[in-house]
Amino acid sequence: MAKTLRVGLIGYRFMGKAHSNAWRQAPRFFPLKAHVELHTLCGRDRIAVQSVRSQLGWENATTDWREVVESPLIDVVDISTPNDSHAEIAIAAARAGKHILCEKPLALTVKQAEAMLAAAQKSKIVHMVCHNYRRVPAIALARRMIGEGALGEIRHFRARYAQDWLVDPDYPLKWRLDKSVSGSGAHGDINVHIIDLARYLVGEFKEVCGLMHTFTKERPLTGATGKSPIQAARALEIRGKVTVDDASLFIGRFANGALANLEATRCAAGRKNHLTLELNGSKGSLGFDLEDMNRLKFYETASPPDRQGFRDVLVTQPNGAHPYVNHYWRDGHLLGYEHTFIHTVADFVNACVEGKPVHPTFEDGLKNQRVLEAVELSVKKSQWVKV
Ligand code: SOE
Repeated sequence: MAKTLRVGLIGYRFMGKAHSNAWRQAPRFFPLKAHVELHTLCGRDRIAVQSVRSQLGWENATTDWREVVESPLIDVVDISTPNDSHAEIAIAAARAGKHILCEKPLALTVKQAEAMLAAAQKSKIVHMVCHNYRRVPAIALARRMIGEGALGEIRHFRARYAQDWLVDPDYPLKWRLDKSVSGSGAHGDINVHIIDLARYLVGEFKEVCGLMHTFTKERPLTGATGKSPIQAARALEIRGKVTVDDASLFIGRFANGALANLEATRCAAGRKNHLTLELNGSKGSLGFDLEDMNRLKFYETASPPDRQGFRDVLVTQPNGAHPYVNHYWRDGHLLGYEHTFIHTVADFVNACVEGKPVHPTFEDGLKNQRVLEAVELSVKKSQWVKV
């Protein structure tokens, strides 16, 4: 009799929606070692969470996350809440013996991340941080090619994660802009993604030197949407101080000698979810753009001189050549953002059944947090900081 994993998802907004879709779809496309039951959806707003419960596919809804974490009817806790609640929920879930999938960043601080890892290791549960971009087929292919030596010795890792939802000075002070809830701005929200990819593709950081900046120092406390023109005008006048970075950049050295150049901004007008990477090695280079996520650019020095150039690999070959894609369609049929969460959940479910680690684990989350904090310390001291 196949095992059943009964899931409790805490959080029902953007990530809750992406994770719900992944829990529903993973069994439909991947040979999972367990049946997945979307048991309970949890959110603070009773009316809101009840109203999305059936649409997102969950059997039950509640507003009390402790009820989910302590329930004997739950095997897995998926934490898709704002960053300030990750630690409390994860430590309670670990103590209750639940496997945990936690959204990034793992925590607000290294100290919290260390406590989360310790609780997870003590309970011998399976723990994973949802750095979903590792499971873009093109990124997983890049990892495999680098491991096979296709680039030779890596010399440069350059990444930029650029969005533009904060170009508007009237975007309100939502939780991602409140340091007490989010921990930082672009730094912990999207720089953490490219830090994780840097560690996944190149290796551990040795030292960093950073720069962080806030372009819009004050923003309205609430938004103008849904208000009359007069109410909107009044709302926009009541402004509060922005306590997080709009942009965070750093250079660094990896322990293996490669050089790093990372930039994260939420103020790059026209860049919607523009995560780009370029890796340069002694034998070749790789290029990736999340806004064209089914392609991987590859240059190899071994090509004959008359035909050297970046190859444009369409990462959709279902014959096993390319990671994950063989579970879907025929060659050339493209995947999207939501598939990266389906791949994450599929690997997580099988790891839970096998009782094996699945990366990125909470230890990866802690290592990412250590890089985040080293950059923040470097900014504070205006000097290089060892990770
Ligand atoms: C930021 O707006 C954000 O939602 C991140 O929090 C997610 O991790 C990223 O996948 C998309 O952009």
